[in-house]
Amino acid sequence: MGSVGEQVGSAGLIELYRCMVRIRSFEEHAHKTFLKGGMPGFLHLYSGEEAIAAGVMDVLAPDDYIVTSHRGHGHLLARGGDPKRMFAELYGRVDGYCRGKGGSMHIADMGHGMLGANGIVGAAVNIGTGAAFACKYRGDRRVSVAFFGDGSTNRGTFHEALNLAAIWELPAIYILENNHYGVANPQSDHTKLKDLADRAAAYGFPGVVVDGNDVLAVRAAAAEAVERARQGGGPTLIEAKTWRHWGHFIGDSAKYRDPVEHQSWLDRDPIPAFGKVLVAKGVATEAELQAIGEEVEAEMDAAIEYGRQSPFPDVSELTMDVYVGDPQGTSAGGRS
Ligand SMILES: Cc1ncc(C[n+]2csc(CCOP(=O)(O)OP(=O)(O)O)c2C)c(N)n1
Ligand SMILES: [Mg+2]
Repeated sequence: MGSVGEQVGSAGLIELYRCMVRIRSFEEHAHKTFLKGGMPGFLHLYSGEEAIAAGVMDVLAPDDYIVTSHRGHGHLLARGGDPKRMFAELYGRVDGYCRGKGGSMHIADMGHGMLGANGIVGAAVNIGTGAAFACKYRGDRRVSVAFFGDGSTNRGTFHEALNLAAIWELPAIYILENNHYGVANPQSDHTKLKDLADRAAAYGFPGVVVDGNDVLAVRAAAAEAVERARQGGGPTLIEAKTWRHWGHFIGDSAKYRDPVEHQSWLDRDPIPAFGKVLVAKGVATEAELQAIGEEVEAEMDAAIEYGRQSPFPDVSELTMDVYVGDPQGTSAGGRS
């Protein structure tokens, strides 16, 4: 575990813990509801990977950009997204981030510089690189962070984007969430590399391996990469090694995983591990951590109920936000 409190005060450490607990609770609420048949669509849960979103988001400035993947709930929550609007989106309701028409894999929140989740595997790499180009072109000292999985690094577009980011020295940070599987394919079936961070060497910028279940280690690696990018030092690839607690999507029983390996990762669950550190260092008591859990549970109970009670969009909205290009919003179905 990275050294406690080196750069983060007690309040900040507790917020990191709370952030992870909020993500876990959001995902478990979605999971339970989905399994009961109460939620439409397709959900990819982030449970087990919370330390990555929490650690990275903690070092970003409010006007930096993030782009995420099909497994993006945790990133938006850690970035300050509203769980009520997220649940409304998951339910396909009008109070959702996309007025119910995007669902889990298409939530965007421009107010938090969140340029979107994406069902196209690895698309965040390219969109994030484009945003990093915009930051550099405008000279506004913002950075752009892309989140994606291990499987995504086998797409040709990944290599094109990283090469451009290198050559143009863009303020891009690539967060590779290595949960060791792309759907049911283990890493050893989809690449010969042990450390996917090694891919950065091919483009001439740093590739860093970090324990993705250690929120402080992730935070420290991200802080260094963000600082380098802001100072004009170009991109970094951070490979955060982690594990998803559930299958690829809800309904995938993940029988393809070795149960012993699975258990060994569950034993390294990032939330209780960090809780133990906070207690051992006297930053929080067991009772205080439990109270955080209860507060968050109540928050997510209310948020999911808000989503459930939100109305469906009216049929007249069918083509709203589908077409762009008319700044007055007067063309059929358009809205600027
Ligand atoms: C371009 C593209 N190819 C294939 C798919 C189907 N698909 C959805 S998720 C996924 C695996 C992604 O694995 P990884 O990048 O490791 O992310 P993880 O789900 O493990 O977080 C695939 C192949 C897709 N959505 N888009
Ligand atoms: Mg993966």
